[in-house]
Amino acid sequence: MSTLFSRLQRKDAAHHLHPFTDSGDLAKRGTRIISSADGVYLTDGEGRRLLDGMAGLWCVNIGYGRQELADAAAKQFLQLPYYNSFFQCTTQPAIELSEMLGELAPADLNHVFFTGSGSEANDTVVRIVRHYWASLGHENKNVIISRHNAYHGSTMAGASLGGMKPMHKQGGLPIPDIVHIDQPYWFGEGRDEDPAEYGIRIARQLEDKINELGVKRVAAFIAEPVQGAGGVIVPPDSYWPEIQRICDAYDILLISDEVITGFGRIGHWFGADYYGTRPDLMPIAKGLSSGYLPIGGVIISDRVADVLKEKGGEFYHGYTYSGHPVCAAVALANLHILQDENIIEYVRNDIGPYLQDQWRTLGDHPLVGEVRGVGMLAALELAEERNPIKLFEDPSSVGNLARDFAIDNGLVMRAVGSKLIVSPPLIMQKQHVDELVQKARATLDDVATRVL
Ligand code: PXG
Repeated sequence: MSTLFSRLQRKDAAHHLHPFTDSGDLAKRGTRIISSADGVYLTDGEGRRLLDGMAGLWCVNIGYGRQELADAAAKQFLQLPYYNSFFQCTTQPAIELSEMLGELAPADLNHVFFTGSGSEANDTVVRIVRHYWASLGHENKNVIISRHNAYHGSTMAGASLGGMKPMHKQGGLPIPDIVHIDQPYWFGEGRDEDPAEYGIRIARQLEDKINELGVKRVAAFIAEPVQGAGGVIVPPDSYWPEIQRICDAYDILLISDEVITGFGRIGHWFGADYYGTRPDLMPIAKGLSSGYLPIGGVIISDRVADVLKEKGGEFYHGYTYSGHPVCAAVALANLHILQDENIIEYVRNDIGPYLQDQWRTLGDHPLVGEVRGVGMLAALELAEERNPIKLFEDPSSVGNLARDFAIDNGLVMRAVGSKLIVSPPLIMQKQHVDELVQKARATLDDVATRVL
């Protein structure tokens, strides 16, 4: 007799196309159905308990099962489940959330444009940046410089800003006037160089690109403070100060994509706080609601907002769900938990350093070429040989093997090529970190029996 679980798997294979998935392959293997979650643990359709090393998809910052968010949603559903922010209207939760974000964001970032996701936030960024310069009379100042192997979302503009070649191939991307320079990936692309010198050299590609195109054409530079989906790529310390210097010197807008690094992930409210940068725009999503409901936005500086207000006229852009009241109410409840329970400080001073210390103990494993991370983001680079480093010829197959062994060991961990990644809920306690690292080590041992 077929179980509910296997019936659901068959229906999924018949009707549901999944994101970033080879659907033909998945239909043969059967999807993993997650049925419930609590704190830092998931339960799958077969009743197995898994430690969630990825906080869902880098988003469940406060962990699963918080009553306060359910209550906030229920209350708002009954009072006003929907109204929009178009046509001179809005709702109380959207107003309060914009005020709170303005207070939490650095310096003069005091304004918010709401979206339904991080991808929509980055589409909004492209629209705002170009509209800003055009409003100042610089119609041709519309090139946005990004980086290879960046991830900024999956919509046409998001994927164009991103630097993922396989994404560009599907759909004729990037759209015009988006160009890419190298990422600051020391282990992968610069490990023969001194890291500090490498960081400066790669940052100066921005300066070279501005000079090549002419500053009259260049509107902005966009980057994730720490690349997430690209493989938890932590730039050398020299990188961000040099980028900031160049943006200042040429007066181009700096966009800090905080979709992953926002809301405590690296021990500050935003990655820009950690690196001391002064962005003009910050796309946000994920941790804004801890993933409980879809909501994103762009936090905007006074400098940009003032021009939009004084010179921009009507901005022909917006989404049905911009500032959705239930999503905004849930985001507010989430931000209050992060604030009231001192979760940002806990990541900065306590659990973040603990994760980094414990994670680094994996560096002695014969399969590990590099260990890195910051706050509650961490990665391992798998290598076939360690001294000198020899990488695997087929990185994805060894990465996927590790991901599957991790599940067998009761741990959700993400593989990007042969990089293994964790981005756990920020509320993990030390015993959860110990369990995570022990399960990651067991996984490395399992992989070693196959590939070494
Ligand atoms: N910017 C960054 C930095 C992101 O990481 C987005 C924008 C887009 O957000 P939305 O909400 O539209 O997905 C992201 C999303 C992965 C993975 O496999 C990462 C993301 C999304 C899906 C998968 O690592 N990041």
